[in-house]
Amino acid sequence: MANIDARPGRIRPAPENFLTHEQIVAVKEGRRGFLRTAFVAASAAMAAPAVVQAAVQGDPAILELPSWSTTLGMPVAANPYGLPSRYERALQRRESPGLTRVGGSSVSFTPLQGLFGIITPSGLHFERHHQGWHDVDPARHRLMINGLVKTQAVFTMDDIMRLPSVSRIHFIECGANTGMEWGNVAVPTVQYSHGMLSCSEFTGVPLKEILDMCGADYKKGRYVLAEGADGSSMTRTIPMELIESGEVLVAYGMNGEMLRPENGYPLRLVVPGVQGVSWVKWLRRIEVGDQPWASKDEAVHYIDLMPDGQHRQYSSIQECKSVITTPSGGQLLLDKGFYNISGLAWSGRGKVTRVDVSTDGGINWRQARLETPVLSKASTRFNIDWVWDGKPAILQSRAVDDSGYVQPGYGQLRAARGTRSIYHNNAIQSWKVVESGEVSNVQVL
Ligand SMILES: Nc1nc2c(c(=O)[nH]1)N[C@H]1C(S)=C(S)[C@@H](COP(=O)(O)O)O[C@H]1N2
Ligand SMILES: [Mo]
Repeated sequence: MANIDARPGRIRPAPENFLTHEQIVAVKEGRRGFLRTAFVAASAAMAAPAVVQAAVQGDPAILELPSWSTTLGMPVAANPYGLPSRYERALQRRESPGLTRVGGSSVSFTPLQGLFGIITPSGLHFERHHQGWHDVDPARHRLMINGLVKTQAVFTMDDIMRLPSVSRIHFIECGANTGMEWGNVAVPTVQYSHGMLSCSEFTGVPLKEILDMCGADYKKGRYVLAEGADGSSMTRTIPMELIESGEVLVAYGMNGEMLRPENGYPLRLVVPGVQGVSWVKWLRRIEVGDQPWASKDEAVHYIDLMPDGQHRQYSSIQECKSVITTPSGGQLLLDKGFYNISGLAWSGRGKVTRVDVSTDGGINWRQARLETPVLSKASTRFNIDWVWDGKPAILQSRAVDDSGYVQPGYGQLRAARGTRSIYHNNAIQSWKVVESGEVSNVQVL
């Protein structure tokens, strides 16, 4: 727990974590079903511990009439743009201290431990900027199409938003997600180990439609270059097959509204299944060409150092991966008894077909329930029942996708890829539970 204590307040407390030590003792001494006592205690935790004691004995809280039952509430539009409850303030995207020298070239991580279902709330979508973010004026933003096309063109946002649109749910994962864990355990919580993952509904125009309008030469033009309008000169090569599949979108919408500025407002590329760096934000130019560009972000960065010292280039697809989001590192199990183990699984190749969960470090596995919807190249929620007997346990999940690919363990991954890489770590994650109920990050080979 030492490294967790070094980051005070950086873990979203599970509901039970709102309790004081005395309250935990009171709950444990109540000797009732864990779920019931934890729920009552958590809702009473803002009041005095005495109330908790009483609640444990006979639930008198239900007889109280709090102010919200006896007075007029707030008027409509008191929050013209709705905000989360003040009781949920601890749920925030957070920067990893010391990861980079300046915040303009850094990451903020999604708090996966506190989220439900598959959609990431837009305000908690992770951020990765190479040169900071701007709130770009949509009236001044343009998208240029050039290169191997009959008619070069410049589109305004109005031009793009008049075109027929589609909406699709997809995950985006930075290629460097879990990148700090290559050699050894490095971070305490799932927010920092896996929080460069988000999943949203994106709305926009298939890039294929726009290239068709411009008369792209699909015979010679087997690649496109996507360029962003920020100061990072972010340019990435995308193979034309991906665009011809119709999946790549020039997107302006996210979760039913315009993109947030941090996520590329007013226009970004959506490249389902491919690592985040290719999802170029503040998209301002698409060039059609006949070979990969080998730009700085594909020749120097975003390459994989292999065990033989060679670099692997253009390894863009995010392979099948999963993680248990609760219970997870930094959380505390209050008592033995029933828990719902819950997590996310995803694959850049297609749909997740199966997730198995182990509670004994990979000796025995049970098949988890996949919750609907199960979509291609989208996060999939899984759940499985677990009764904790109070003894040490190691929780793991292992996902399989519809290409038949099975998520590897750390031993397998390191045998193929070594330990000095940054990108594309999709190994099985292990969370260790000890008798006190503390959960921490460990690695199992
Ligand atoms: N123009 C531009 N696009 C960019 C970046 C950037 O710095 N500038 N960062 C990339 C990287 S590395 C990732 S992981 C994703 C992150 O998208 P998000 O900030 O919406 O989560 O955007 C990509 N697109
Ligand atoms: Mo990234």
